[in-house]
Amino acid sequence: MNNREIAETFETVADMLAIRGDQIHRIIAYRRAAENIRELNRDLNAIMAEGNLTSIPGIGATLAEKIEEMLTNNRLAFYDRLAEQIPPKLVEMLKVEGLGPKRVKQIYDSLGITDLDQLSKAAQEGGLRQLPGMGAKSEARIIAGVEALVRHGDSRTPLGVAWPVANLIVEQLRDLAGVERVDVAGSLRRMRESIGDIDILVAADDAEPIMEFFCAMENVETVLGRGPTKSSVNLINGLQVDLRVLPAARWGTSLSYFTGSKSHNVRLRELAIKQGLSLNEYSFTPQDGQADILCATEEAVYETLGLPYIPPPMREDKGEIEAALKGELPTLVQMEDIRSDLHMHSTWSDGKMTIKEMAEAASRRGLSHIVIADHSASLGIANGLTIERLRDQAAEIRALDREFGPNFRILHGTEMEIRANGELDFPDEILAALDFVIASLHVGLRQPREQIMERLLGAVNNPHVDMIAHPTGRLIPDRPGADVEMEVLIQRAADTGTILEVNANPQRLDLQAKDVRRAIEIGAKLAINTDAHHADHFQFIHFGVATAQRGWATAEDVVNTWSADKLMAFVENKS
Ligand code: DGT
Ligand code: CA
Ligand code: CA
Ligand code: ZN
Repeated sequence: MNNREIAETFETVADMLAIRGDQIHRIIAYRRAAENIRELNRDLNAIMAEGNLTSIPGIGATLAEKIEEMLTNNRLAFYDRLAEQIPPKLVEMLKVEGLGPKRVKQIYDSLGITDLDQLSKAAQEGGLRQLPGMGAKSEARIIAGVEALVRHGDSRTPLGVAWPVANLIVEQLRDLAGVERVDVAGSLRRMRESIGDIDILVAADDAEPIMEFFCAMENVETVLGRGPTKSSVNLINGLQVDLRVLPAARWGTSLSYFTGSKSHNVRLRELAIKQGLSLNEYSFTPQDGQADILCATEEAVYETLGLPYIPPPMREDKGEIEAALKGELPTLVQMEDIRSDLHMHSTWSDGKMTIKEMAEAASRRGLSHIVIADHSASLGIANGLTIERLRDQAAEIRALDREFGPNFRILHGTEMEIRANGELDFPDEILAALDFVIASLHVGLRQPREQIMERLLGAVNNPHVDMIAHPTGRLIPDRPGADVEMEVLIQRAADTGTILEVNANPQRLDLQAKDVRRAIEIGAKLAINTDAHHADHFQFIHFGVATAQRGWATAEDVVNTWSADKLMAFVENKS
């Protein structure tokens, strides 16, 4: 176990003791120990080797013994015994606003509830009010508390925040002498929409100067641990970064291990065992005593297992191993496949750049066509276009399109409001004159499911509506989005030939990966768009591509890989 895991264990023990009703000073001792271990700037192993564990503030003989036990056995017998009385999951309940240890104990003792799911279910069914001191009001508070916790209670960081931070570090490390390779690993390499901590791997023979640099970076707040091959820091923005340095000859095994996911790794190890190999972060070890097999590339790792290379966004043990074994892995859509961006704004509504500036930037990025899709009138807050202004805009776009010549096309679209009452902002004859019609929800997102679905399906069923943008309207991490019955929306979109957007803005990522996967299974077409309000936003496209990849999308599933002619033919066919 490492410093963090030991600190976490002590923290959990403190919470479990609190729930059990132990003396407060004992609870505080474990909390303080956890805190001091978090603040350590050295690896506990090294301190133990020197026999100095009790020199750590707050660590006496008893706790030192427990640390030693965890470092050597990877477990704590005291924790295991405690867990028999107090299920560790109960600790999660303490994070619910308004729930203290006494209440959690009472709920567990009298109702046998051990986790948040059961808790919120019991509260919804009115099962908590029977307890002394509880009522309908406290149930409602608990329901709201669990919801808030699920939404943003765990301290995960949105992908869009973690990504630039990690890349800045990667670039700096790349410039250091002796560095052969640098890559992010973990959930960030898999491009999950939220990140627990940033994992970075470096291949180099001499780790020391790299650790030195890493721990002294100017955005480091605390060094959580510094060892010969691994260091962890907390950045001033609260993000934790784990850095591991390893020899290039082991790059493949380590990158594969630390990219995860944990459940994907478990499957890889099972496959290895079937071949008489044990697999860890360093190498394959033949169980018959032969020499270790080192893998310098991930391809070699998968090859050793008899598998084709599995791209990181798919590594979630959601069927990718089975597909790989059968030779049925999809060829995922790639950044290079993307030829267009079908959703962007200009100064005509709430964009920050003119149509010409957006077009120039898009053309420089190598796109072959774009759709200008400014907001429609009822979104007054975004300076939405009236029919009159839409007509004026058409003239400007036609002129600019000629100016840019045949190799770059500017198509005229709209991002039309689906009003709260389900009406569309523009009449059909206006829509018919546009190249590409996007419909989307920005208001009334909290309506009940039936109303939301009526509005969405109304738009999908309109033969002029070509795409639904950011279908749920969620904003990460705070706005959960409308209560969309995704299965029905996807089915109707597939039936009518209405494109569903994967909005690439990292605050949206909407559709999300699981819905992308379902859309592809059902046969709906997808578009990956940036919804750019400034040319700087074009770079968001890779978040959208990654989300599509996490949903197993191929180039053929994504209309942005098509030529403008193919796209126009597709949308004209809609009826
Ligand atoms: P996160 O940080 O919560 O967003 O998720 P990850 O996937 O980045 O997880 P993290 O940072 O705890 O560990 C990075 C990778 O290292 C993880 O994806 C797989 C590997 N790993 C870490 N601990 C274990 C473990 O106990 N077992 C296995 N099989 N793999 C592990
Ligand atoms: Ca991580
Ligand atoms: Ca980590
Ligand atoms: Zn938009």
